[in-house]
Amino acid sequence: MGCCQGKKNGRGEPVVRKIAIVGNSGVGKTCLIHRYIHDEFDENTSQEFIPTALHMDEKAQNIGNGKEVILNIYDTGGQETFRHLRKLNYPRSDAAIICFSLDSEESLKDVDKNWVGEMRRICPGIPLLLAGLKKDTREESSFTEGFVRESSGHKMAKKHKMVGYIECSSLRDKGVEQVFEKIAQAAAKKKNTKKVDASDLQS
Ligand SMILES: Nc1nc2c(ncn2[C@@H]2O[C@H](COP(=O)(O)OP(=O)(O)O)[C@@H](O)[C@H]2O)c(=O)[nH]1
Ligand SMILES: [Mg+2]
Repeated sequence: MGCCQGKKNGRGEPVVRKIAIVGNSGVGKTCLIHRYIHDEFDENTSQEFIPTALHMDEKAQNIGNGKEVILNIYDTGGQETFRHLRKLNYPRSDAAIICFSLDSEESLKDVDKNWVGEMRRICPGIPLLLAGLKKDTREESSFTEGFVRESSGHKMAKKHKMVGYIECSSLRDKGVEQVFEKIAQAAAKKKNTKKVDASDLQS
């Protein structure tokens, strides 16, 4: 994909932001990125990348007023269970999308228990967006039990002072663009990301 066609900043450089995508394994992160980048639903995401390979996709995102941000999007590459690798890969992120699946209350609990705390420790001060994935599962079910309600997502985002909460479905291509537009806007505003060395992250 072509890089750096976006609107330049005041010094004539394109605005580039590193975005981390985190959340429990299986919530749909790789499919979300694939839908956004390639505009299709990937059936074969279970063939995870090898844990040491850091996978990055890049796309220019319009953020309104004729402005663009080049997003460098980092997938976890199957590292959800490898804490030490995440600590090496995430420190220079400018913003993060914390994902859970709307058909898993457990995955929302883990946002509260694990993911927000980890991202705040590794990347202090960066904007965090909460994304509820697989919206189709709730919309297309005749039951309501076992699914996360929209109000619970909003409550969680508010509790942790995240920049917002957006629900989407990579399968049905609903809401995906909005997730990345929102994170691009938040990341573009954030100028001075505090850089943390991996050596500071021994805990
Ligand atoms: N129904 C539905 N299934 C999805 C959606 N996104 C991902 N999945 C499925 O969820 C599983 C895990 O997806 P994946 O993107 O690999 O999750 P990751 O481990 O968080 O990267 C796969 O079987 C996908 O086909 C979605 O929007 N709707
Ligand atoms: Mg994945």
